[in-house]
Amino acid sequence: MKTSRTDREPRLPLFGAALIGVVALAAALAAGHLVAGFISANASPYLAVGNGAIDLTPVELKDFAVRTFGVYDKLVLLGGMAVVMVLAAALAGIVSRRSPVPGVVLIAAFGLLGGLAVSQRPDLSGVALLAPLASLIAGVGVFLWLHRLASVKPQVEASGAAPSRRSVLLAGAGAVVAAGAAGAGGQLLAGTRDAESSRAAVGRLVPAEPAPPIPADADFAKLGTPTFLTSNRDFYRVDTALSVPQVRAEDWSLRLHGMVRNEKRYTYDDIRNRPLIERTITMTCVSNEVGGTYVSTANFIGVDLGDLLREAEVQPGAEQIFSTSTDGWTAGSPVVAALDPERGAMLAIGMNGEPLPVEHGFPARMVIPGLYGYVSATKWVKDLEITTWKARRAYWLDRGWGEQAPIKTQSRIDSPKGFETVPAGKVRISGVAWAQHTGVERVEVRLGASGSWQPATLSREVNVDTWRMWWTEFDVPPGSHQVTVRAVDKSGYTQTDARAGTVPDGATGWHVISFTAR
Ligand SMILES: Nc1nc2c(c(=O)[nH]1)N[C@H]1C(S)=C(S)[C@@H](COP(=O)(O)O)O[C@H]1N2
Ligand SMILES: [Mo]
Repeated sequence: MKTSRTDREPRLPLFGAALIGVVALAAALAAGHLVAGFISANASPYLAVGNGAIDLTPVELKDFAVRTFGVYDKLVLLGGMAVVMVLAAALAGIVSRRSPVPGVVLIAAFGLLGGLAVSQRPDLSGVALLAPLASLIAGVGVFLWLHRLASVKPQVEASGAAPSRRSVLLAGAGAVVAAGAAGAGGQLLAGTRDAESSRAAVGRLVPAEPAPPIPADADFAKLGTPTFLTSNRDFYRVDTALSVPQVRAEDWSLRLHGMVRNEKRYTYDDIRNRPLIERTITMTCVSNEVGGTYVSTANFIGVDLGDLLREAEVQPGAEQIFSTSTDGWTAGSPVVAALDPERGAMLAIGMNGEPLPVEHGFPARMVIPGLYGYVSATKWVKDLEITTWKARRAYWLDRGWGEQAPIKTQSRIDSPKGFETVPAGKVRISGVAWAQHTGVERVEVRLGASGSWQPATLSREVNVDTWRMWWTEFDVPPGSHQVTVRAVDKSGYTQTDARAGTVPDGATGWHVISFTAR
């Protein structure tokens, strides 16, 4: 029995075989990352597969991920992918204990998947395929090499003419170190080509027409509300980009075309050298749950979007501004909203005095007051096509979201926090309400499920496109309590208590929190 076995190809030990698969995977990912560093971070097969997964994910799952993991949803995705890949690579090794063929086939399939994902990206050219190709070559190469070293027949090894188990381990370790260096190199290279240096070179943006200063009584931050303006660092962020698009101002331009008499193309300097305006606007995401945090306010600096459309001379019958970002995301906004001088739609290049942060759309984005971000706020925008609703369908429309999405009147309790314990007696309740482009008229608060509604004190209104802070006080005996808020807007509409989810056009319902008085 024993002799017949040594005649055949020996079987690699289970753990060693799995390890060979994993080392080959590391080599593949690192090689892809290094080559991507020369082209674009998004060419990295790992990121491309992740981005592809995001685009293919059903809405319900995406919604669940955002709800459950918040801003960490993408980290969870990348982590989950890593676990699956390591397991698959170990499996590729294990099924190849005798012959390397099954493992090579599996690794090659991985490589092709990476290639497919990269080829689907609208922001990458054909050159980007070099990154998954490098992955494929490195993965298969390292796998075959380590497999050969490890499967040398025992009797040959005994003669001392062939590598020992030690040298296989050394080779594996060498491959891991090389992979680490290559991966880090790719990361460094991508860093030097990124947008941050270009952004730094722009410097501060000074509007010719600054927004009116924010009065001191525009918020009750000392009573637990948010500050009126959200710092760029704290501004909520929502997008489908796994790695933030890196667009340098000098490489950027915006094409305005479609149903217009004069097609236009603007460079960054074209926009920057126009008289810049500044507007204070509260943005909100349609994915914001009742009580959620996807709402923030900034001073946006840029030009009026309607002015650009008027220069291009929009033709009759045009309905939709179909905007596209450098990473291929699209949004559809009503032409009438952009043309309405009262609306204040913008092509923004700055935020709170600075050029747009890279993750908020540098070099340029759209902002239209009163509309949820997915139909109005394209970041890294590079193309505006004037068209009809029928001719073009934007990214989220095919994923269950509505075509028209004005922001719904909402209010939120910020203090006390849910389940907080506070001293019994006078308890101050405070928070924020918004009804962009209509204005908040009144905020009412009640203690208990059937208490009477009590009007809250409102902060000074900055403009109808921004949020308003509120506070009030109740005499609260010891025990557990719940408190509810609702807003009334300037159209006379009282925020409905009917609970609706975020899909298809924004959540409704009253924000209720529980707290304990002691
Ligand atoms: N390119 C691009 N622009 C985008 C998105 C996106 O996924 N990609 N998301 C939109 C959505 S849903 C919202 S709510 C706003 C959020 O902008 P912020 O991240 O600056 O807050 O950006 C919009 N612009
Ligand atoms: Mo959004």
